[in-house]
Amino acid sequence: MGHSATSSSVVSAHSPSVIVAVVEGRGLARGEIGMASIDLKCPQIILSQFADNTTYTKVITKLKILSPLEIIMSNTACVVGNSTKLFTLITENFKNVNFTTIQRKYFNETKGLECIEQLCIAEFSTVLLEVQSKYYCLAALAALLKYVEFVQNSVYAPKSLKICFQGSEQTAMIDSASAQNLELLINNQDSRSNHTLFGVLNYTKTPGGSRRLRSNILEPLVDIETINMRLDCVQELLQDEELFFGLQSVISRFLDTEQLLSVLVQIPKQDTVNAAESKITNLIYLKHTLELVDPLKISLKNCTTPLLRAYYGSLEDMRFGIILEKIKTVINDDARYMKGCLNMRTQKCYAVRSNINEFLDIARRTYTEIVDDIAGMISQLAEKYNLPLRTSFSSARGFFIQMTTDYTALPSDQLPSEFIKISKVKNSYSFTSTDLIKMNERCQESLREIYHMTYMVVCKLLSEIYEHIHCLYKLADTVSMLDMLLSFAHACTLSDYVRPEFTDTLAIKQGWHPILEKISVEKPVANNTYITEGSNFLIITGPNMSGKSTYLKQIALCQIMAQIGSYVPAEYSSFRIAEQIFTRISTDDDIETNSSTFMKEMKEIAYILHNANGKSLILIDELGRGTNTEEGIGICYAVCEYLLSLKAFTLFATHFLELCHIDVLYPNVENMHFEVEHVKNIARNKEAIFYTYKLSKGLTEEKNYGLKAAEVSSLPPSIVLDAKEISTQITGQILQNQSSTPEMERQRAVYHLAARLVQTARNSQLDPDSLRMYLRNLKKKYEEDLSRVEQVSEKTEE
Ligand SMILES: *[C@@H]1O[C@H](CO)[C@@H](O)[C@H](O)[C@H]1NC(C)=O
Ligand SMILES: *[C@@H]1O[C@H](CO)[C@@H](O)[C@H](O)[C@H]1NC(C)=O
Ligand SMILES: *[C@@H]1O[C@H](CO)[C@@H](O)[C@H](O)[C@H]1NC(C)=O
Ligand SMILES: *[C@@H]1O[C@H](CO)[C@@H](O)[C@H](O)[C@H]1NC(C)=O
Ligand SMILES: *[C@@H]1O[C@H](CO)[C@@H](O)[C@H](O)[C@H]1NC(C)=O
Ligand SMILES: *[C@@H]1O[C@H](CO)[C@@H](O)[C@H](O)[C@H]1NC(C)=O
Ligand SMILES: *[C@@H]1O[C@H](CO)[C@@H](O)[C@H](O)[C@H]1NC(C)=O
Ligand SMILES: *[C@@H]1O[C@H](CO)[C@@H](O)[C@H](O)[C@H]1NC(C)=O
Ligand SMILES: *[C@@H]1O[C@H](CO)[C@@H](O)[C@H](O)[C@H]1NC(C)=O
Ligand SMILES: *[C@@H]1O[C@H](CO)[C@@H](O)[C@H](O)[C@H]1NC(C)=O
Ligand SMILES: CC(=O)N[C@H]1CO[C@H](CO)[C@@H](O)[C@@H]1O
Repeated sequence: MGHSATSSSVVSAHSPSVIVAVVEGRGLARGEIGMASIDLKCPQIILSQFADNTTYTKVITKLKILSPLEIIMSNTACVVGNSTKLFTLITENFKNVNFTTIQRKYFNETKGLECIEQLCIAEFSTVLLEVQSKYYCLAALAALLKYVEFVQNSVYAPKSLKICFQGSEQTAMIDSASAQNLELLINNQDSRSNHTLFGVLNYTKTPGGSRRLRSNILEPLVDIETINMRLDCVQELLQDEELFFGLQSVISRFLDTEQLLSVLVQIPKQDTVNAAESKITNLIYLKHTLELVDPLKISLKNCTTPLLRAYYGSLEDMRFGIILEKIKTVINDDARYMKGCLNMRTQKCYAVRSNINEFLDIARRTYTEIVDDIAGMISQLAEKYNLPLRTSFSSARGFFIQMTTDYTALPSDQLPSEFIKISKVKNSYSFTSTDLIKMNERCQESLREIYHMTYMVVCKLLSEIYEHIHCLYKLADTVSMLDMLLSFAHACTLSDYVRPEFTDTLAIKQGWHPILEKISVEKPVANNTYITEGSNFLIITGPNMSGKSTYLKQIALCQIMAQIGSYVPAEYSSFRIAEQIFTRISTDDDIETNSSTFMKEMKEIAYILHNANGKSLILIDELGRGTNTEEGIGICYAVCEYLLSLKAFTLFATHFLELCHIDVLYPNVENMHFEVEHVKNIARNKEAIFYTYKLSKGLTEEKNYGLKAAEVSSLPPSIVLDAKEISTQITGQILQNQSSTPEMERQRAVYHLAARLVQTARNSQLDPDSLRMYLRNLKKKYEEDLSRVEQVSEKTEE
């Protein structure tokens, strides 16, 4: 079975900037995967190494989450006509990603280890211990750095990179098909729409915060303590308006700190004018960023929750002050980040203080004179021709002349012949003159001189501050995290979300669908969910359109929101941490049944069966639509039986009513249905169906709807054979024995009592009195269940 990717990969809402190198072990180590990735916008290298089997789902999932710009593999993986399976799968799954092969010799693990020793910042050097014997990720790292140096034409400064190793266990796994089904990042109808989970939660103000939110949504946390620390912050932000608004206004002034860091730690191989210019710009950005540290500290001063205090503490790092002081010795106090290219050009030109370099001061005077001359010349021309001429500037053309047509009806061929390169945009003419072109050239020349001299000063400065620059990693982390937490709080103020709790029960009271809320005019119908270890398998029935899919998606979205530290759209909510979230959700066109739909279904379900465990949340909607009724029931039954053997929380929505009777055999099954009301339309003497979107316990009374859904079609016999057998056997039996025996009912009651007791004992936060009360109720409920069973059994015996 291949991977469950349904169509396009999860495309990032941001332009991709990650380069990944992937290498697979050979011979006995086949299946051992090494990966190294770097985000060009954030100088952090992530290494990972793990065992994957022939389906390579882990690699593909990891790659989809990274959403790379480019993938690098060894040339030995793709010999024409004899490529490795991994290579074939990657190229199939990432059709739009640039693919590069480089020689196997560059995948050199010794070199990889050397790279870490050379480039990794001391604070993160424990990574060496972690990866010492992980040859494949080291090999991938060596190849990656070689390639990046080649395309960027620059090398990384020594001890400047953050390198870390990431196992695959610390976050919950959401496969890419599920991410797509749930519309986590991309809306399935309109890829540009922000009606996605990301869109609902994104009120971030910085690119770093936005990136962080995205990666959190795809890989939620699994550690309850960490999640609760985030929730504490969100709660404080919600309770303290001054903190919220103060922090938000500071955070929104930050530029892309990670990207800044990324360019600061690269040393260009050649000194070009462009390289010089961008270094100067970056130094101004650095000054701007460092100047925000104090305001950020002030706004966090009164906060109380541990995580916010920790971030406050991280800002007390002396190095911020040290760097800023050093910068201020050579850079003008008022050199700052400004919008507009001419403004920024002026800032760059005058960034370095005067009296530091005599020749620089002379060059600047020359530059100023030329700029003045240009302005003078243009006003003379305006006088001479009596035209409303203006001096304009663009980075492409330099200085040029602009004139609006509002004041003059002159057609362009009647402009004075002195004016050349005339163009018209909307209601204004742009042109230049031979003299102006010459002056522009002189201007550029003096600017080049200025930039060059400034660059020399800046390089000297940078070499002095390099050793301290790593504090910016911490700052970037602080800013992006605060931005994301603010964003959660912001989303919460707009909709009435509630803080989730973490227990061993999934309980949502009056929860609603966060995305639907944004789309529909009325608030979506809220509903409850309750899954425990004792009844961990919910079968949900109801006709199509009654809201089954929406309900399932709502649960998954709430679970994800809770696990990233956000509040949740409900009145009350409690979650069991899910280590994986799987969905198999049919789309509307699945109703047109044919074998390709069926194959897709089977692939997705096989993926779930292979990878699910007791800590999974599994949502399955309308399985077996792609085939006829008997086969569909058979498949569903087989899948249910397997999933029932796990402790996973499963919600299984189906139109096969036959499946509901599985609860007779398994006490941990709970049946729910969406209510439908029939409304007599007297005028037409017809019945109309009215959907209430209400979920109720028990079976639906609607009998015949669903069966039309599946039509016979040609099917791969091998897959169907098993299912068919089960289908005839089980459905026959089940349908015969629709009513369960009293003995079963009794067992069921005992089972439920036991399950509740275990749960209470393990998870009780009640005080003794409440606990006593709770247990008394439990006992009463059990006695009721039992006496009901007794009555039934007496009746049968009569
Ligand atoms: C893949 O590996 C997992 C264990 O890591 C195993 O349970 C599963 O059966 C394997 N799948 C295949 C198709 O080999
Ligand atoms: C294809 O690759 C495998 C291993 O990578 C090798 O053993 C085999 O000889 C190759 N076959 C051809 C025709 O090159
Ligand atoms: C990726 O490939 C496209 C076309 O194949 C090319 O235009 C683009 O520049 C490439 N990007 C990189 C980063 O190489
Ligand atoms: C790997 O790199 C090390 C050190 O850079 C070098 O000595 C060795 O020859 C390289 N190995 C290969 C196979 O290129
Ligand atoms: C989503 O897009 C709409 C318009 O397309 C805009 O009005 C709205 O503010 C956006 N929402 C968010 C959270 O960005
Ligand atoms: C996130 O929302 C902010 C506005 O709050 C917007 O500027 C930014 O573009 C959004 N990010 C993405 C990736 O849509
Ligand atoms: C912090 O608390 C002090 C005293 O309660 C108050 O004066 C100050 O305005 C607060 N600062 C912020 C940023 O909330
Ligand atoms: C099967 O249905 C899908 C849509 O559900 C369609 O794209 C595909 O072309 C159909 N295939 C055949 C063989 O009819
Ligand atoms: C489900 O709804 C579609 C239209 O939304 C309808 O064509 C189809 O017949 C319905 N199927 C069942 C089984 O009700
Ligand atoms: C169905 O009932 C028959 C007796 O009527 C019994 O032998 C059989 O075990 C029952 N099957 C199930 C699945 O309960
Ligand atoms: C089972 C359940 O909680 N059903 C609820 C679904 O939502 C409607 C409307 O809010 C409620 O009336 C139902 O009780």
